[in-house]
Amino acid sequence: MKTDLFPLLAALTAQKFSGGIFLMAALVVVGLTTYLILTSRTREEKYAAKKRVYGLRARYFIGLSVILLVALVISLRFLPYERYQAKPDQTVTVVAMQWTWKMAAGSSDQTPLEFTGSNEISLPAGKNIRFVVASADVNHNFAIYNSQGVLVAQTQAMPGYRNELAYRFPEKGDYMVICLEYCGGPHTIMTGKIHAL
Ligand SMILES: [Cu+2]
Repeated sequence: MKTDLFPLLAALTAQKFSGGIFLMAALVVVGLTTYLILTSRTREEKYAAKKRVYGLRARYFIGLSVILLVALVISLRFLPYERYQAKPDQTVTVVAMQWTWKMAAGSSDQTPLEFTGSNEISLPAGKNIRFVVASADVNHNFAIYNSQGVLVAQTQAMPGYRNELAYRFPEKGDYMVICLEYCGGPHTIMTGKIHAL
């Protein structure tokens, strides 16, 4: 993402940003409706206010649709598909198992159980990394968090499947791998580390 273009947007997580927009839109609706009803006293006025609310609602709907359409077009370029289609600079095999991670550079023909790897790995920053994620036992979830504790990428780790996850570490630093699928008692100790160099 071009963070220099939208410094304020970059500082917010997507969840906080969409939550803020939802809150503002909801306040506009509640405020307008309350204003119209409070300023009408007689039955006729209330009826007229109701009609005006319906009229405003239609305009609000059209306005919101236009805003969402523009936002959709602008935000399309931030979607990860283009990055996913780009040829990966490096492939990393990831196997989840109760209750640790096995990670190693390169693709592997071994079964998830045979595969050997470490729960700590160093990867280049600014390169297209393709994680190939599998599980040696039950369902897990391979989730990568940055040093600020923000979830930056995740995919399910399932027995019998190889899920691919494309990610480019935007900056150097330590990233945390956490399992996001409850997989038994010591699930919370199932962590790993990625050093982006
Ligand atoms: Cu797990």
